[in-house]
Amino acid sequence: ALHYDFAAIQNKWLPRWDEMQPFKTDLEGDKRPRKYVLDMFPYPSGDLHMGHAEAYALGDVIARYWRQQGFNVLHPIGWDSFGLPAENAAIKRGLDPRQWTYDNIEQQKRSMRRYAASFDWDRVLHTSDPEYYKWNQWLFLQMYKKGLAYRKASWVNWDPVDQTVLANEQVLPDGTSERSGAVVVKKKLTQWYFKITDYADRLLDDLNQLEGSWPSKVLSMQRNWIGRSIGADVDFVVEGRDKPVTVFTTRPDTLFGATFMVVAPDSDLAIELAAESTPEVQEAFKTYLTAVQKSTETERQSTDRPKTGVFLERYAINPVNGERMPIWAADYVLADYGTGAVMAVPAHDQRDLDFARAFDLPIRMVVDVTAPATGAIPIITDEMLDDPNFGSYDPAVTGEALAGDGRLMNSGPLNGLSKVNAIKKAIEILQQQGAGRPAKNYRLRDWLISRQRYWGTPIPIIHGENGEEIPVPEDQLPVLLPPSDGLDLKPRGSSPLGAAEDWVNVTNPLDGTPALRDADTMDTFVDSSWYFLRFLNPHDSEKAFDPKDVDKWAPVDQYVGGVTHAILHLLYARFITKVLFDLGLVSFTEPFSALLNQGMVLMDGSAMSKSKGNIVQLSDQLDEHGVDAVRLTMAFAGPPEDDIDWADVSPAGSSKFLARAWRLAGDVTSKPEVNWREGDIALRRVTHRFLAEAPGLIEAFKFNVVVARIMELVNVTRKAVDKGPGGADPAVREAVETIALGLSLFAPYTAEDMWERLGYPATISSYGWRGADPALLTEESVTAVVQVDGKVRDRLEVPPTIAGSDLEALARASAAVQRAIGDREIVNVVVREPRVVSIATKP
Ligand code: ANZ
Repeated sequence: ALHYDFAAIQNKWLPRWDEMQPFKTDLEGDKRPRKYVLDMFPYPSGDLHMGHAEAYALGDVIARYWRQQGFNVLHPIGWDSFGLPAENAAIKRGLDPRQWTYDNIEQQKRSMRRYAASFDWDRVLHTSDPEYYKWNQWLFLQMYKKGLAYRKASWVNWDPVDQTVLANEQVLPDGTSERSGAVVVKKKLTQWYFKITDYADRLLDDLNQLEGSWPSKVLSMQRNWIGRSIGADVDFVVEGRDKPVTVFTTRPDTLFGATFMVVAPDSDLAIELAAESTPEVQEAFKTYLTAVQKSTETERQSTDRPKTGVFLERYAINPVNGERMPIWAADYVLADYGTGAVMAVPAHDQRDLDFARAFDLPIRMVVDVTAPATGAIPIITDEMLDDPNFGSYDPAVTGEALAGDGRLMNSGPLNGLSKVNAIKKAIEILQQQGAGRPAKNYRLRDWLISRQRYWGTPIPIIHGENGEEIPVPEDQLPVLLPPSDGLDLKPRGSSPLGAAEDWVNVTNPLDGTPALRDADTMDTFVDSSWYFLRFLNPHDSEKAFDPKDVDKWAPVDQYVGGVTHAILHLLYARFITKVLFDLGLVSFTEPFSALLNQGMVLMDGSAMSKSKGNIVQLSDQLDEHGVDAVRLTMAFAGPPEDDIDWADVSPAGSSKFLARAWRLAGDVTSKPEVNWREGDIALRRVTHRFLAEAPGLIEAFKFNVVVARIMELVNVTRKAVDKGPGGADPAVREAVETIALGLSLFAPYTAEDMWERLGYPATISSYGWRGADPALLTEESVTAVVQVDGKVRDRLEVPPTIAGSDLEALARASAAVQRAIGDREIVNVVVREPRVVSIATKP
């Protein structure tokens, strides 16, 4: 038998494909229906790894599939090539980040080509090229004009290792930086923001459009991240202060149970309230604030941490009952949520209760949780109250706040109402008094986009002598990133660009006075928030993208990438798309119509990492088993969204299977012109069932099932060659061609080589999928007729192997048959399965 030499096959086809460029997309002339299939673009850190190999194998199945289905497919690739890792690696090795980045890109490009992903290599973009980042600057200026890019001083997340600010999204739940792993601290700095909060409602509501075509997990992560809460703003008059203090609450129904107020110690309000209090309070507050600034947001929100705080010796007046409420500063209230101040209702809110018990503040129940409100189950039932062992449910005694529904008590006009109705009524009362109104709040914060690092897009703003902001005129873009030589890139809290004297010192474009460039660079998530539009015209020097082409091709029909981007990148891309829509530059509001998140590649049950020493090198796998075997293994391992444990799969097995499939091409002795209809019918049936079912399976992302079906077809065909009708039978040719077409989605080298041996010119990727012949699919069912007194009354599709009794039961159950029988009595039933049931009745 011939030897399957995957390396020789790869070496034969790669240069030929390079010459043919089969995946170059003609945006204009090609009139077939369009599909835009996009894989999340890689970050050029080192060579491609196993995770890339999985993502690009799966994305490629989809791109190749649509091409095979007759679509004009756009499947581009680029590099997300700005960012901290390049800079840190460059510092460590004493290189220019530019050089490190572009060297890695070259290496990844070579690996990607060898990996035979079906990319259009004429559309490659790198976000660190001036021809790309010029348009980041242009985008920034459009947003600046609309008031969507602005600068403010605020408490920001500061990474003490990378010495730069981080977006909220870059701080992990344990309070550490997703990049450096350092514990993130708060620092008050003036930074640039994009006003994503203006889009919070649309970002939330439009997720409904994506239901069913995005993973539900991603949808719910985005919903939680945006975190919309509905409630009321309530104004409290504060003694000795002109303006009232407003708090946000989701429970205005509990207003009569509010016994004190708490303000965030790091809010301007707390600082002001303390400053106008006694010297002792000022002292205590200062000490407390210093301590608070050392703790992370997550620590502050943790419920099992002992409550701390300082009484400010100031009082607020409860608008509904005129009671004096002491005002405290405590760190469980966050400065940048709601208004940074809360009305504390200890009986019904756990954090308030913990605080009240720690500092001996009054606790008043205002919801009777033993009285069922309509439709609600009270937390304390009558049975519990009757139980002598039950004891008290008073939060002051138990330490458990009662958050559930019930009927309002101790609340004047609200008494007797359920929670929902009391919320409505309380808002009405507040509105009448002018002391409150309905309000919404979001967990989402504005997107902090400035970074104090070198390797990124310079922010196109100039600061004048009097501190004024002057946007760089658009015709002066790009603001080029100056060379790194001579600059100290080491993180030290301010941008290294500030030291690039020739670059940073400019003249004010308005009046020629001395001015300074903004020395910060943009978060690289800005780069990736619109790159999918740039692929249409990656080298256009006139505009960021061509609305005409974008209208035809975008939104992306299928986006493929890791679930690690479930929040950050996808949220930002959705936001920028909506901004571009509002600017009249695109005609759609969601960038990615469908999303597939592939799982991770693990080793022995855990993620691969240097510290665990369990890294599997992609290049080793490719050398040992071949590109196709690795790609096939990725597709065969299981549903694409599941993780793959490389210890549990068998690229060697995949390679053996590919050899078996490939050898079949050599066993076909008929010519391409042969008439398939003359082939063996049993084999043809198996082939056509596969032809009929594979497309639906691919579209449902059941790649592993398709591979299993190819394996089945290979087995049946092998048997047909060896024991059955033999290699000259036209059905064998038809089956092997079908195997090659199926394999071309997963194992392009092997499929291409089979195609050539079957007598066709390259490339197999330009051949379409074949329709199944319906006549060959009917084996599964036959038509049975049901007669009543000699007249055909119904036809039933039944399996050819159906039992007589089952067929009779189906016939008797038929509505048409029952109508024909009416209330006459059945005297005889003759069943000749699977085709006839004949019923006779008494006239
Ligand atoms: C009174 C109250 C009574 C509350 C009650 C809850 C239960 P979500 O759902 O997350 O939006 N809150 C408001 N601003 C806060 C801040 N800056 N830091 C910490 N907590 C804050 O939560 C809204 C609730 O969280 C608000 O409703 C407020 O407490 C608190 F039985 O007001 B509530």
